[in-house]
Amino acid sequence: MKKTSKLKHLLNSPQNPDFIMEAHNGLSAKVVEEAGFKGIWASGLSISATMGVRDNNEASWTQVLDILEFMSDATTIPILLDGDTGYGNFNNARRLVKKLEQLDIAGVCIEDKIFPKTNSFINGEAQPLASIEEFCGKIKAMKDTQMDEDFIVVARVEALIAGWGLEEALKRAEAYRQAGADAILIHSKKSNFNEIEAFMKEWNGRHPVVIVPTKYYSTPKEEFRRLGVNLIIWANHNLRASLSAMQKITKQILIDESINHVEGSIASVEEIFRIQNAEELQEAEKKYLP
Ligand code: SPV
Ligand code: MG
Repeated sequence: MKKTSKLKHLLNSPQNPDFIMEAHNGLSAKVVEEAGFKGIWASGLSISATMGVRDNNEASWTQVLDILEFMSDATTIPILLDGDTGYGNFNNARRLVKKLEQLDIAGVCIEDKIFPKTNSFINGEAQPLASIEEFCGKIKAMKDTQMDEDFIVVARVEALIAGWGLEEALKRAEAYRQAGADAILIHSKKSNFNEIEAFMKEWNGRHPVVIVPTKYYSTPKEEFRRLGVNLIIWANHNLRASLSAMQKITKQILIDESINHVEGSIASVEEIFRIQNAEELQEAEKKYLP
């Protein structure tokens, strides 16, 4: 099955929501696939952080594409790109779709904010939203551009993040559905599920819904299923896991002036060779080198 069709299937599987997991480079993408996840969230926050910059479009969109190319080559499960605002207006967004299809990326999520964006958890109320008309034109341009009919465009509603309320969120979600989006991502920064629950009840299964429970992580999966959520994104946990691990080990090596105490608790060099598939090259060398 094509990666696009796999993602479409994940979004449209009723009754039981699936999970996709964040990755930010070729290695973390491989880790996500090996663990058994059915899809990858190419997080804007995580990719920018690993580049040492902020989640404010400081990395250019082609620099993001370079990372995505490695992620896509390294895996067989679908990748949903966090495409921020589409990196400009409708024209930039439709060119993005063209390039993503060339890289075998299964879909892209765009959010109804203004380029350059800011992460939703930084002063969300201060963030301007795009006009509904402008954002609908962007969705239409993206859907008109895709060559593969299964390529996915997810429209992310930031109205709750910006404090514009449930009515506005529903109005926007309905407009984006009618503009041709394949799914709605409704985002919330609340530490409980109430806001999303209210949205889901009013939405009433009109179209697939994606959520990102970074802040309301203690909500059990059963709640998401009960309310008809289709896809759940664990958005930044490989980035956070690796940052914690790197900080701890680096500090310990500095203090110890030795690697003696860390050797047993980190991945072996052999494990790195395995995940790189070094063995395949050794076999190929036997076959092709004189
Ligand atoms: C990301 O992972 O970059 C996201 C999700 O967009 S959030 O950080 O929650 O905005
Ligand atoms: Mg993001």
